[in-house]
Amino acid sequence: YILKENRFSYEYVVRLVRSLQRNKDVKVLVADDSVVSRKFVRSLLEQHLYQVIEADDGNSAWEVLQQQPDIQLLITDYNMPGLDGFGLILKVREKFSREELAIIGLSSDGDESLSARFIKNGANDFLQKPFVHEEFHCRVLNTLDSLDMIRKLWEQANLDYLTCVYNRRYFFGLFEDQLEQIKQKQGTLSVALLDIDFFKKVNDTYGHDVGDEVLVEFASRLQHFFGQHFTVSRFGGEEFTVAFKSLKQEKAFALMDKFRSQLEIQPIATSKGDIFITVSTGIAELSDDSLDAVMQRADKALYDAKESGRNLVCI
Ligand code: GH3
Ligand code: MG
Ligand code: MG
Ligand code: MG
Repeated sequence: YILKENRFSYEYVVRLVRSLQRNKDVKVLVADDSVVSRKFVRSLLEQHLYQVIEADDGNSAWEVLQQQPDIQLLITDYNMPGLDGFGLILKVREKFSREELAIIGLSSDGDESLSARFIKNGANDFLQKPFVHEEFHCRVLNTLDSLDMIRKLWEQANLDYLTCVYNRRYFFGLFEDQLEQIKQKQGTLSVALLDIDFFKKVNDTYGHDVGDEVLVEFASRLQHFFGQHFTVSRFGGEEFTVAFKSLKQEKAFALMDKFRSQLEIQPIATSKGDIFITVSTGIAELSDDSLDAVMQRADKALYDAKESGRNLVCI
């Protein structure tokens, strides 16, 4: 198939082959009221192994997107009954950012201002119908490659490289906008600062690699225990945070103490055998101050936990 497309560079072939491996997991929604046009776009997408979902107007496309938020690309026609292409993408962009969902507009309307209007309304790209097959493939490839790149950059900026939980930057960024809202709405926020006890001894006894294994498993347990409702981050080294939005510190304490007591009795399996670890935790709550102030109080509580013998949670 690739050889049939006769104008290509080596770089394009590499990108295309790489995309063919990924595309089977990429869902594309095609919104068009014309059956012929929809089937045609579907056949082109299927040549490149994408999973295709069809919608015959703007409203049904919107419904599909609600039900399947893992759709990565929306290809939408302009003229459709009910909700047209512009209406659809305006609505879509209120909920899905460019990092989550890419949009390509299509139209057979001769109006030359359409492409700019599509892009200004939130589309990533636009194609005039009828189009050449190769152009369609190139545009889709460019759009999805950009989406991949944005996601990779986002992950590199916000996730911890070793443990894959959120990093410190994400943790502080999370509440930059939300802190004022939480205060205005008289909401609450509690933060736990965890520090593994005598972690240096793990490194000294078993080696740094095993220390890393322990950190990975510890983070995974934290994520498993808290991650569904709360935000787990690696603060640095062997220190982690859990942000409990809308939770008073007494509630956070109860959850954290349960985690602490489970950790104590469930050894961590490593390449050098099972290792028992414990953790000390300080918890603090937002009052009329800053996240830095909350962290200082959590740090003070953590210090108390260490001073009082470790393997403790303190407020
Ligand atoms: P305490 O109970 O007082 O917290 O004692 P501790 O030994 O845990 O505390 P300390 O701060 O003295 O040591 C932390 C150690 O964590 C030292 C450092 O080498 C290790 N560490 C930090 N980051 C990493 C990492 O990414 N991997 C590994 N393997 N070790 C790390
Ligand atoms: Mg139409
Ligand atoms: Mg420490
Ligand atoms: Mg420590």
